[in-house]
Amino acid sequence: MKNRSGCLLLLFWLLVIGRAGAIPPAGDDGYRLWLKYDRITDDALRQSYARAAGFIALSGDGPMLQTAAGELQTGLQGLLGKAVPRIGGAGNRTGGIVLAVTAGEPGLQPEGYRLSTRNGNLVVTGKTDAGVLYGAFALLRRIQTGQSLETISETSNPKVRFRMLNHWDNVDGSVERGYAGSSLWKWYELPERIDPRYRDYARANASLGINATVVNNVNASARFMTEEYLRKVAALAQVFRPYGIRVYLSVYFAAPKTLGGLKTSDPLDPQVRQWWADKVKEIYRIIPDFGGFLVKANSEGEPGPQDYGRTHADGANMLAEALKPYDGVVIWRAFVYKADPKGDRFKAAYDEFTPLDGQFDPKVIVQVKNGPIDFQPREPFSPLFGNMPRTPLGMEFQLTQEYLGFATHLVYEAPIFRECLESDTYVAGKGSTVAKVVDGSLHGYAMTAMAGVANTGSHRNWTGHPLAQANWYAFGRLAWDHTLTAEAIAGEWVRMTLTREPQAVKRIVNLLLRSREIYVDYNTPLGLSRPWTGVHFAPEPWQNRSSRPDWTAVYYHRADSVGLGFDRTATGSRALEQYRPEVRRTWENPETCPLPFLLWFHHVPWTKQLSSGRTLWNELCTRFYAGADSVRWMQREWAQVKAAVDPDTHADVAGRLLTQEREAIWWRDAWVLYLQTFSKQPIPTPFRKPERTLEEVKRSVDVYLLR
Ligand code: GCW
Repeated sequence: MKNRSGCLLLLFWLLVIGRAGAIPPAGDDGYRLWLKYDRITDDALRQSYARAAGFIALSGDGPMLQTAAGELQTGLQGLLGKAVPRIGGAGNRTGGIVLAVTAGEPGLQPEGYRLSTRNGNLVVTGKTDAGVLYGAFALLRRIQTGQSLETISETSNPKVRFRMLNHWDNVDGSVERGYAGSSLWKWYELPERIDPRYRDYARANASLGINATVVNNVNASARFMTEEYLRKVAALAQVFRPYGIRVYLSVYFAAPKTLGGLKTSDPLDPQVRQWWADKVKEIYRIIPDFGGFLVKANSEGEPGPQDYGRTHADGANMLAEALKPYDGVVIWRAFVYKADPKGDRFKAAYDEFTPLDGQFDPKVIVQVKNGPIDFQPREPFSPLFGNMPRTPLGMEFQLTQEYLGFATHLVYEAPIFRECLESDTYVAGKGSTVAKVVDGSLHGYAMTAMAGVANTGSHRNWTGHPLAQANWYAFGRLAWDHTLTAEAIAGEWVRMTLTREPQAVKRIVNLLLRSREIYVDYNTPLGLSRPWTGVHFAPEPWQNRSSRPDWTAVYYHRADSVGLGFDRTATGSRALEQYRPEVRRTWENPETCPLPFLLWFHHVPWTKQLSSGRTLWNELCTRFYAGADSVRWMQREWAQVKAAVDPDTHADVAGRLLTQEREAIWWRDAWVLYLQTFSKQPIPTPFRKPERTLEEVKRSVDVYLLR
């Protein structure tokens, strides 16, 4: 008897250990992003693609052309489950893909591409190798998303010239506002060891048409200007080059002093100018296709030309002059604001930059954040757009979720980007959208740029939250073509990354599209602001102490016994005057101001009846509660797609949605309990009052913020 139970126990353990030791079902770690290239399971579809893609013909041996052919081979091998040979010229052969660089091709810009069928082949035409590379990825995208290749006829040109990522990555491997691990760049290993990930980073970007990357933080270290670091950057540039990506560096404006040992960094000082000219020469010796400089100056404590009584234009033009012998550019950020207790941070960039319109060197682009203050969940468009007709203005979006719940909240950002790009500035009459300012069509700029502050890091899946990959993807697609809709982009991304099962695609796209408004509802409804100092994660609307007034919460929301919101009309800070009358009119009347922007521009009494039929207080509570409840809706929707999505990815997102729910309730409770001390009103039915007290929420935030 004893022996028998011993045998059974042994058998049991063998089974358990055997199972544990078994290879788990293949889980997807997200590393491959949207370039998955898993075999197409629909036989008929796969075979139809295979018939059209029997070979890849290319004449020419440029590195980017080779990349294009290589990417097609890799992609097709995966999607079709068979190798596709590469040949020289197509000759009389049919049933293949021809990569053609045709300098005289009409209707194409240098990086544009055309997909067509000719003589029984699929032809990818570009004026340059880069165009063919982007066309090759476009062809793969068609196959990945299940589109027909029969009547293929597509011409696509990028709407913006510099499509760039800005990495806020530091020398020590940390990433400012990065929530996906540490920096991708392993500075201590470079230039000798090349992490294979650098190439995969380049592939992902090239697949979207991103052609520029600023590898270091705008709060820059002068070390990046040393020969030691330039060699490291050069090693990255070498990996990125065959993917059409040029490297840029953020500049520490005081480098002539701190690194060069000069007495000053005054941009009008001849020695300083010489120092930069020599530095630029050295950079181009080491990185021949260097893209240029990105500069944060006289902002948040960074040095700049104003330290010497000079203007932003003086600083930018000095760097432009140093770059004159080369084709590099200067991207000068307009993110500036002073600690003025009486001022309105909203107005700062406009006030400082518009007087300089027309004074910048032609090599300079001024890069403007989408909103006037920062990258909050919802901001009106920056009034700089349209108001500097003689200066190329680039767009700066933020992909990393600094104000959007880091890596535990699902927020699909394409609707944020689109909302800004579609806004009408009215500077040259109706239809003068921000997009037309940025793409240069309104004022005839040739130097056009769109930048995204990257959300990538060392996390295996690149972005921490698996669905945050969609934000990188959406940024790249919109930088190429800002007319694409948030829905179309989401559809592509889901099909390429998560599933092609039609019902699941529909559900996930809907989830993505609704995610931003849900976040706004529990985080900053009706135009509330929250750029207080610190980590930008925990709710702390009560925060009223800081080294400067505009680094407190109360500065922004202005809650008092009368009401809530920042009066920016003629009776307040007059910030609305920075917009054209047509724009001003939509916002300046509190009766007609759209609710999403109400508290951005008005101090509204708690009891004021809004267009929704509710009082301000009741509307606020409704939003906070509905927003937090909607996270549960997101969880249910996500549960519905379980069978159609990779199990590891599904579990990862499901877990994060649980965290998001808890944190959404945290935000709701903090705001509602805090604002209630001013409104002095009960929480309206049917909502139940928070289970904790204001003191308890405050304590939880204090604990969160402990070092
Ligand atoms: O929003 C603020 C961020 C800073 C950032 C700054 C900027 C790089 O909190 O971390 O610094 O914007 O854009 O310069």
